[in-house]
Amino acid sequence: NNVLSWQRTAFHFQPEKNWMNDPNGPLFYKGWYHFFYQYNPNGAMWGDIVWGHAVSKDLIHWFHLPLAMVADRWYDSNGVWTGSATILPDGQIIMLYTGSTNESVQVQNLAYPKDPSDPLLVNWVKYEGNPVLVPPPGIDVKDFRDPTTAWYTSEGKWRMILGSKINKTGISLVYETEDFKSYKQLDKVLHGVPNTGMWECVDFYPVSLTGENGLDTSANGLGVKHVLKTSLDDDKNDYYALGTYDEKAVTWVPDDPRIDVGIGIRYDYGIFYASKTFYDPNKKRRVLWGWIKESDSEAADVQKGWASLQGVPRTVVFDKKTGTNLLQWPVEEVDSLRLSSKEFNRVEVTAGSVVPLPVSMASQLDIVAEFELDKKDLERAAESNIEFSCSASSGSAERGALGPFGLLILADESLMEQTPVYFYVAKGTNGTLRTFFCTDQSRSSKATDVNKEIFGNYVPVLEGEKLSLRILVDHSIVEGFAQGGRTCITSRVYPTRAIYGDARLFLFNNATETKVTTSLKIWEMSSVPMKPYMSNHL
Ligand code: DQQ
Repeated sequence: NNVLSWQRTAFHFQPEKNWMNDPNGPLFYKGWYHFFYQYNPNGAMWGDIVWGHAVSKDLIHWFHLPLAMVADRWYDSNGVWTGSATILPDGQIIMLYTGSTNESVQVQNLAYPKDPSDPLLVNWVKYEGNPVLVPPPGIDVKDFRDPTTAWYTSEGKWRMILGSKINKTGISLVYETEDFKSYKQLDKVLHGVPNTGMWECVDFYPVSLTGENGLDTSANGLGVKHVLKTSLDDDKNDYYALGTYDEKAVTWVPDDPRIDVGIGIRYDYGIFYASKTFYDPNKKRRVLWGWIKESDSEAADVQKGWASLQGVPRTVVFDKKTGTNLLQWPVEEVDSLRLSSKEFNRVEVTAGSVVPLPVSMASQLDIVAEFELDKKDLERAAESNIEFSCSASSGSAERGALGPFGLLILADESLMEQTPVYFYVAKGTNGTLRTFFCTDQSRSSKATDVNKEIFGNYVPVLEGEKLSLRILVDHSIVEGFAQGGRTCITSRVYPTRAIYGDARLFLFNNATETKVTTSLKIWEMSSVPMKPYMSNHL
């Protein structure tokens, strides 16, 4: 057994070995969730990309299937790259993906299941007329990739976008089709933003302004807003914005141009890239998958024989309370992994103190916590830097009047290693409070070849709301969701001491002028066995 094997997760999606990146073509079919992913069958670094495939009944327990598509044609011999699924009204599955050709030109290809009666969709056929799309004039042959799920227009055609750039402006090209074999490029781009660079893995979907459920990708009309998401190749982060889609004009206009896509809100302020949503008709929800890469060295990846995880799938809905953002939350099936729990009620954590929380398996946890600051402390507290930024700060060691306070995740007994996940409240001259949500990786590991950034951003907190937090801990990944999922932070951490039974959990309050009252519920999480597919599981 590898010395680094403790970094494997207990309940996150990962293949048995080798490199994985983007989620591809997620869909629900005949009772099964399908997950495809960018995969290198030959090693723990990017290259030789093909499509891995797994199926699940609950998005948690996966059966690993044979590769769905390999690089066996001139139009994808340099890589079977990212793509998306569209399910037609009659149940037919259309898979569109980018192929990198034998000459490294990016083209779009069509594939479909060989046997639609097979719920596992084991075998895939590539259309004989591939490629169905080649880079149009004016677009660089290496800037033309990652088709989205298509949506239906009122005129009975399908539309799809894909990412590109012109000079430094990131854009999404729009195509219309009736049969997914021949396409017409529409004159206009759906949207573009100067200085954002190449748009990878664009995603486009409606959210309901009033309902609780997710919407099918083709839903449109009153009570609907559209989310546009892009993965920025230049800074390797996923940005989204809410806006209005005009079918006739073929445009999408952001609600607030100051937080347009690519320059405003991120799905996650830690590590989270090349994400993709799908509509799950089974539970009437929209589910988001995101690739969580390693932040250790390539040498370490090669040594352990694998690289990357997928984040826990998240449901996404419009935040009706703020009206300015989405809410992301681990799919409810995650709750089924909860084992024994411990509750701590109204624990008072005084300024400058650390309180141990006795849990026996602190490397596999689901934590729900609520924090209250004293009203009087808030009023009395000294003014502070309301323009605070997690990433520019010196992390959880930087003391302010009203923060930081939160939890020390994956800490060892001596606190030599610790990953603080915390709030920092800042108070402006007119008494305005602004809350930040951060994760500090600077002391996560004694190892020197790992990322030690401090992550985080502003989190909207409305009048009368307590500060709330959910954290999933799984050996080498920590996923934090603040205020019901308004701001999220995922980090990969590589402790050398705080592993398995030696990992501990603490509450901390490093503010100078406030006491924090905290209530928590903490579950130890069970491990999901890694399974190849066997027919007796059907
Ligand atoms: N990964 C794929 C591309 C995509 C990129 C290649 C994003 O299709 O643009 O592995 O991570």
